[in-house]
Formats: sequence, C-alpha cells, structure tokens
Amino acid sequence: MRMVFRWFGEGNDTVSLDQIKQIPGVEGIVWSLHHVPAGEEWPMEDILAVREQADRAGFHLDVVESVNVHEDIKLGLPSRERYIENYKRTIEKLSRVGVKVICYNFMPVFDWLRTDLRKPMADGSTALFYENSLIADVDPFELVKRIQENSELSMPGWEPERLAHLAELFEAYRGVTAEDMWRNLEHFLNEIVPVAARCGIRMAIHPDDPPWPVFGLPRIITNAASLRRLLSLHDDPANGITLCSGSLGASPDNDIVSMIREFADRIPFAHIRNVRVYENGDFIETSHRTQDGTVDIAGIVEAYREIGFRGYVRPDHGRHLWGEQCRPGYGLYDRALGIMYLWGLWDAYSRGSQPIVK
Ligand code: DNO
Repeated sequence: MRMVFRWFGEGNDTVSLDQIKQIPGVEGIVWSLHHVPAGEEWPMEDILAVREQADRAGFHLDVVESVNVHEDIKLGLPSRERYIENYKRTIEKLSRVGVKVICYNFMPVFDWLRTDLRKPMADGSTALFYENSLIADVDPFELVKRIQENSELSMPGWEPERLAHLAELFEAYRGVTAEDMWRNLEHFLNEIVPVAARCGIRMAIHPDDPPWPVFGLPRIITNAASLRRLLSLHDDPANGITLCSGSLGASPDNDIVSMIREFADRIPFAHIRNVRVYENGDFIETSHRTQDGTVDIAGIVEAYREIGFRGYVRPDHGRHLWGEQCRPGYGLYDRALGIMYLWGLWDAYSRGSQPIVK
C-alpha cells in the first residue's frame, strides 16, 4: 500500500506541502489542475509548475484526481469528440511527468453530493452530512424555483450564481437513461483506454457518491455488478477502479471487502474512509475508525493486505477538528489521524506473516 494525500494546489488548499510532509509514510500528492475547466486540454507549463512544487517537497505525482469528463461526453453529444481528443492529449502530457494513475468519474451534473457541509457532531467536530429526504423524490426544477424565490434557502452546489447553469444541465439530461450513460461511457473508454495503456497510465473510475440516482439523474457506478460491467467494457488493466469505501459504503448492501477480493488486480487506487449510515438512508462522514461508522475499515485493510495490494491509497474526507478552517472534508487533522489508523491496521496485519522492515 503506497500512501498518498490529496492536495488542491498552491493557494487553493489550507494544507501545505510542508504539513503533509510530517504525516508518516506519505510518499506522493494526489493532484489536479483545478483551474482548468472540464474538457480543456491541460497546459504543459501548468503541469510542470506542479511538478516543480512536488519535487521541491520530495513528493511524487503518480496519481491525478481528477481529469474531469465534460458533460457532452456523458451526454453523448456530437461535440464530445473534441473533448475526447483534448482528454487524450492530456493523458499523453501527464505520462511525460510520470503519472501512473488517472482518477475520473462519470457522474452527471454533480460530483459528490451532500446536504450539509458542516453538520455538528456530538464530539464538537463537524462533518459532511447527507439528508435523504432533501434529495429523494425532489424535482430539481422545483428546487431551482424555490431557491430563486427564497434567498434563505440553499444547498451545497446550488449557490444562486450556479442555478441557471444547473437548470440548463438538468434540461440536457431530461430523458437520458442509465443505458444511454453506459453507451456513452463505453464510447469514452474505447477511445481513451488504448491511449492510456500506451502511455503506461491506468484509468481509475471513481464510484458515484452517493451510489444511487439523485434528482432523477441516472448514476451508474454504484455496486459490484456495475463495477464488473465497467471492467468488462474494456478488458484491459488500463481500465480500472478507484475503490472508494466511503462512496460505496453509503449503501449498506455494498460488500466492499468482497469487491477488493474480486477486483484485486483492477484497483490501482483506493480511497479509504468511513461513514455512518442511518436507517432512513441519511449518512454522516465519521472518523476512519471502524467502530465510529458502518463501514468495516479494519476488514478492508485486512483484505488489501491479503491481496498484497501495491496500489495507491489515500485517506478520504475527514471531520473538521479542533476549529480547523478548511475545504469541506479536506482538513489536515482528521485525514492525518486516518492515515495513522490505516498504517496501524496494515502493520498489525503484516506482522503475522513477516517482520516490519525498519
Ligand atoms: C471527493 C472525491 C471526489 C472524487 C471525484 C473523482 O472528495 O472523492 O470528488 O475526487 O469524484 O473524480
């Protein structure tokens, strides 16, 4: 298991590379060019600027999260070909600075979705929260209208300046089915996986978060069956998975331990975090510790240990602790604690078979 840490870039992250350097066992940063809009080709000079910052701090840049996929690709519009060409050129450029894994997702309109970014927890920290009733069966067009009429009402991702754009996107997805999305994903993979393979890069799809349809939008990467289907669309090691325990874990039906065993050699990148799922379908992000949530983190690390996992791992969203002001889910403290928990489990499971190398 090779530990990496997500970093949003100079001036774009409250956590510094110097701070990350002090977390035991972190060897690389998980990065992206967050200022480049989805669909655009990444400028080489911007890539090289990150390369230089990482070099100075002594981190590798093996994992990119994410090169985002333009909505026209997910929608299957004729204009997608231009964006796919840009994507291919970005893959080629990334290979030139040694990138090994590109994480991406195929979620329509939204990436991860929550209803409260700072829900107070009993211990005085705050965390990302998902309240099912605010999203299930909600008509998105109604919601746009309600927010426009009531300035008090808001929701993460539904900021007033984004509403018009959101309404347009919802319109574009009207009538788009899950099967349409699968066809569009297949077309995308057929185009880019051979390029990635040639460049020595493994593509790693991130599951949908939460793993079910939201606001009537189809979501297709949600469970073992869909991951199986994804892998079979293009049966090549360069077509892989970012196995995110927190995204998949929001659905208690998902058995992540068995997914690790089944998809072992197709998981170049793992996100490990915990969530507590309630009976009504709400969930809150907790510390990484197994007992604090409903995801079997100890079992997950044990499974990675058993398959001899050599891929990249990062802790994922954490709570906001000790008054830290940071990007939602991306503070320093809880993710650093998470890493130490993961190392603790890993080393303990390793000890049975071989001594820990000093
Ligand atoms: C949340 C992340 C996701 C992830 C993308 C990958 O923090 O796990 O935003 O980066 O879905 O494309």
